[in-house]
Amino acid sequence: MEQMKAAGFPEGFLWGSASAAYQIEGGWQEGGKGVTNWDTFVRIPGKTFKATTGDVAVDHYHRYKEDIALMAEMGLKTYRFSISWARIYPEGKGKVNEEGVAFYQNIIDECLKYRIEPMVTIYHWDLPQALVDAYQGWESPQIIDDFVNYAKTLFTRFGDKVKYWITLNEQNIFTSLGWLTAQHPPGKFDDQKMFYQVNHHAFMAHAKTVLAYREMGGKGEIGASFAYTPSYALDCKPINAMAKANYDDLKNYWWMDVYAYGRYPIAALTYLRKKGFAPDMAEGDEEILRKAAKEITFMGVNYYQSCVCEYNPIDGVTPYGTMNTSGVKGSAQEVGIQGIYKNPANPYLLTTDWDWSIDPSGLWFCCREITSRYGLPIIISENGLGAFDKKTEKNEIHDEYRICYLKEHIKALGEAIEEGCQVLAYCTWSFTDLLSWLNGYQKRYGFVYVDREEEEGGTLNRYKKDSFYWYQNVIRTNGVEL
Ligand code: BGP
Repeated sequence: MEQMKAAGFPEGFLWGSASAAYQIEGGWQEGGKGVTNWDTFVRIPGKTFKATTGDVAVDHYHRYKEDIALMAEMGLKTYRFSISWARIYPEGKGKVNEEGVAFYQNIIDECLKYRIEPMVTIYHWDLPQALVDAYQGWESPQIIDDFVNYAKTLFTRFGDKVKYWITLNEQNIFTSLGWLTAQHPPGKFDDQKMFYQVNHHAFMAHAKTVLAYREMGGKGEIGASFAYTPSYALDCKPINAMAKANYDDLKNYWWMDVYAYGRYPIAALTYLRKKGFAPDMAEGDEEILRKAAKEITFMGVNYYQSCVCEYNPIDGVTPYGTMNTSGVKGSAQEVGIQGIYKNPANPYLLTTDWDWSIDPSGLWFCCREITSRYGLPIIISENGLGAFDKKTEKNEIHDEYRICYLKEHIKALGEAIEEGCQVLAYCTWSFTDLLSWLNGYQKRYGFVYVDREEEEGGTLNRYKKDSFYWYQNVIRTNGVEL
């Protein structure tokens, strides 16, 4: 393989990989865990690809020692994983489930045994069903105190060992899919007003958690992880340049500005007020958001793809075009907001089988934008390629396309670092293969192949892919050999 020299990654750079509880653990009714919104949602016919669930997932609940040993063999410097709220508080609040605490304590200790820095996501979408039943979960401001209570428990129990905390994973995605496109729980369609309200509650939960962490004496790194899809204007036609500005305000800065500045972007807020969709805020909320913004120490970025912006006529496409969840190339439809912007395909970029554009430069743009706009350090908390992998008879997986994808993205990240962006960590998605929320088990992301299909019953054995050995060498050489 051709060896390329990358720009210099700083000493102590955290080469990592990421996962989420629902997508890997399984053991959905074990260890005293409560039922979550996802446990409920996947049982509704038609909601997931071939009705896949995370009931067993890739059985990390029972195989975490094997998985973390593989991470150690690879040389991983950090492992980002999420904690399932319902393992800690089966009812969302009330009595702590000690078995759940012990499970995550074991994971953390296992990481530390191998000098792998644990990076904890407090919330990666699995919400105790009890809180949905009690007050509709994120729809009620009551969730703010329950979330902070849960987070404080994590700080108390794990704060001496965990130095990297991610409050929320992709708030923009779980709320969009939950309240606009009905693809995630609670499966609401086109409820714009509630969408912005739910987001406001999530911002407040994030902000109060950050403040609680500092009040409790937490000195580690804390921030949120945002699904950042940077944009390019279709061309220099002013109306398309404005479409890009509107897209950025509504789809990116709406979240990142609140995390980093504690305020909503003004043009987007004005537009949403006119539409009647702007969130109601309680007295004092803005001050809390501003205070918390001063306490975060990084912007977490999950980067998969970039997009193109073009003016969208008033009778143009809606946000509700079909998403490709089958891996049949070309089945995704164009989306946009009528009268504002739409996202046509980029003719200069290749796409994955799930129609996601492949654009290493986009990662570079993300870093530049965050550095210029917010002056914050960056954690790339997810980046990776979902693909159909094939295991040979010799149990080998030749995923050179994944190596190529990651190599180009790491090169782009190196360029951003060379230009002065402060990047603390790079986590690939994912370490082992795992459940893709809407795309089943056939969309694989891992360095480690897991023998299972949509149906239960595979051996769940682990096999190292070619990319495993490749990333091992990237880490060993601190990104010098790609
Ligand atoms: C992010 C999520 C992850 C993961 C990833 C890949 O949005 O944070 O949980 O699923 O995307 O997405 P997908 O599984 O849809 O391919």
